[in-house]
Amino acid sequence: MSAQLDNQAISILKENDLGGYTIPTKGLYPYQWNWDSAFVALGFATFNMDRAWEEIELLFEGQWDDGMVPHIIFRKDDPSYFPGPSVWGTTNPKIPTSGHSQPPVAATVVRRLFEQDTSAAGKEKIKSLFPKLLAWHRWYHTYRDPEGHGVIAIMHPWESGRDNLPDWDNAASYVDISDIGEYTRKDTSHVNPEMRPKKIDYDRYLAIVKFGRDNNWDPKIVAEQCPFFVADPGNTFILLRADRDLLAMAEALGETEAAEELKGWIALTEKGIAKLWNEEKQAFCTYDLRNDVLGTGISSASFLAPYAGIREEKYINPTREHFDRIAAKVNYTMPSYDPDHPLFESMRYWRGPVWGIINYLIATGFAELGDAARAERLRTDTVALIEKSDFAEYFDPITGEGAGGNSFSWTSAIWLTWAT
Ligand code: 9WN
Repeated sequence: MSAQLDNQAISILKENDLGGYTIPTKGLYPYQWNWDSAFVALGFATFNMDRAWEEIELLFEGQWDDGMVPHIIFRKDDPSYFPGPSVWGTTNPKIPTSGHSQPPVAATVVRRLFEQDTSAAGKEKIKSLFPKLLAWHRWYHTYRDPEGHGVIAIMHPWESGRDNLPDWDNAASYVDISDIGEYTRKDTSHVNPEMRPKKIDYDRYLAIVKFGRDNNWDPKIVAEQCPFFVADPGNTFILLRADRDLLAMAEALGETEAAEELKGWIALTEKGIAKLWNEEKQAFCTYDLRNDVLGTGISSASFLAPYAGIREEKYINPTREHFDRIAAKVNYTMPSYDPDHPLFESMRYWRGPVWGIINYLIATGFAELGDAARAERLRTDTVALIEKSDFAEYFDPITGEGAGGNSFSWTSAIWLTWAT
């Protein structure tokens, strides 16, 4: 079974390879996505190291002058996806891109490639990628944490990579949707609409895109005025982890000034996460910085504290308890949203389904904590899901049914790098 699935996963990556960059899946997502490419690089690294580096290098071709690495790189216009480059209206001189970022997993991936590839070429790759990664992290700390709270905000639900998470609902309800005009979605022609965000979500997504476009995607204006600006435990923990990995690379490269800058960000974030801790829920939640509201929902990102290197028992013990409560409730961990919450929906995108890449991140953290049992539960559940339902985009945590797109690149990549 395993060898057969290995071959299938490799074939999917090759089929979705459009020449140096990989699309998430045909039809539904015909462009290069930011965190998808990072995970894909880990998959390629299991059988073609050069191709792994190339995936990351092509992602960074889309980097903006201010350091931002966009969430989509539009190498050629494809009418099967909405919203395409003309809706974003960005002015990046190099390649058309979207106007905001996505979870910064790339530095963590690059560190792994660097450790695997001990050749001289590998050293050259990391030397050229290091300043680009550092610039991106600096952009995140400057513009998505403008007041220096030590937590990272998103300006659009898409920037979290967890688009229709129930935790965005309240903050997004303040976004004025009266001026968005007519538009036609494409996603619901590829996938059952029951598995996708609702129309009200898309109305808000487009209103925020309009705000960005009207303000030339100026990150300073975004930080001051964007109608949606919410601190995300996902991006905060992922960046904290990535800062630590970048620090390890800075030390290996003798980049002392950069190392000091990274240590400053790490110290700030280690303290800042207290702002996301909901004492009553005993969990890490979102924080709506525009309206000053601490969220109450527990999502899969609430379990990323170990991955971020957080070790305080006051945080870790309740995190384990929530894990066990949820694990007892579902057949397959980790649902993207708390199954005890009234807004949980087992098949609707980020409101309940299991995502292999998130399982991989959470399990990495638990394993590093020495918590092999919980890490292994996540891995065996992921294996069972893929064996049952193939390389789907996401899975129902109760039935194990696959959902969204199929022959999906990042599901294949995490199979190769971790699950198999
Ligand atoms: C918007 C590509 C991307 C993932 C995101 C996932 C989904 C896009 C969409 O697909 O988002 O970015 O159109 O639904 O939510 O995490 O990177 O796989």
